[in-house]
Amino acid sequence: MTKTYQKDSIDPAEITPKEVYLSRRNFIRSTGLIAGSMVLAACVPAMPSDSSKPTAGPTPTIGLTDELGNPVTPYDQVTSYNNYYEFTTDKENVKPLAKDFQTSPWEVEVFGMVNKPKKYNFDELIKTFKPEDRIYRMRCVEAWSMVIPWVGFPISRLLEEVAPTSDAKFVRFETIMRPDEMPGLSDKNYPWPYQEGLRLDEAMNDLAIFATGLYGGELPAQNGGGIRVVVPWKYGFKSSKAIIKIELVSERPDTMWNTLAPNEYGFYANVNPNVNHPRWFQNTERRIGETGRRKTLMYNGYEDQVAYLYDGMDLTVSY
Ligand SMILES: Nc1nc2c(c(=O)[nH]1)N[C@H]1C(S)=C(S)[C@@H](COP(=O)(O)O)O[C@H]1N2
Ligand SMILES: [Mo]
Repeated sequence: MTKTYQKDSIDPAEITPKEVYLSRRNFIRSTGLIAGSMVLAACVPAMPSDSSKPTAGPTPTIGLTDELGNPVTPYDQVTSYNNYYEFTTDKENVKPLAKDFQTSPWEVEVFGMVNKPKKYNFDELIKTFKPEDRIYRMRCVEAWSMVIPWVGFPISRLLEEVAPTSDAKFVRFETIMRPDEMPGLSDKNYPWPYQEGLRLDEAMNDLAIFATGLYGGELPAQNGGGIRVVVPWKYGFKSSKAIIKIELVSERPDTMWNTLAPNEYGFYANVNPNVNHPRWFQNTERRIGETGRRKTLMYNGYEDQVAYLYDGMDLTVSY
């Protein structure tokens, strides 16, 4: 029988190769040791998500899956295989290079076409917007993917508080630049700073979040701490790390990847198995921690929640 990995048909036990399953068990055992006194949760992250003082480090993951039944990617892989060009283009080297990057204190400025511009520090964000647990698939345009248990809050919550004016049509996100701490910034081939953007109605969709943590703990520097964007139905590059500016604008903002190579990186960049990237087929993906490939799902499996945003758009050209 062919396995399709379609909605409701996934039995993690069936699709997880034994070695991976065993190493996951080892992972659980070792984090159980590290976590020490932490509560062992059966199917939810072990930490109350509204805590203002997140504990560092992983929490146990027994049985933790996304809504399609995909097991979460082990903590050590989520935090040691990263795209973060401000540090390096070498995914396995981001973590060591980011180890001294200061994620605290952190401040984010919200400005532009808003009635109530405001600067928030990290603690204010947590207190005001009450992060919750969200397990999302993350699909990189390079055709690999992970399942990550984020802690975060909907972007819409923040936008409602700053009250965009009627002229605001897009949101622009800008990543911090600290050349002393981020060696990749010396590569002048890239049009720094890393910038990304969303249409305002996309940003208002409940799936779009600012992540403030993962695995019930803090957000490691290599994953985008202080805070980052997570837009799970789009390719990973839309999910900007370490953002310090949120600007409401009337015109579509320039984004770093789209500026660099518009034929490779669209503004929308919705996950679409039917439209190939010039260098990567997009109909399948490699799930980190698994062998074999999975079928890539339209809108990364979030079609029911987001397809309305693109009614009437030609998805083969507006990638
Ligand atoms: N500032 C910044 N944000 C970024 C990137 C980057 O290089 N710089 N890489 C993007 C890409 S290509 C991906 S796939 C995801 C990876 O997120 P992760 O390392 O937390 O899995 O971050 C995105 N956000
Ligand atoms: Mo990516």
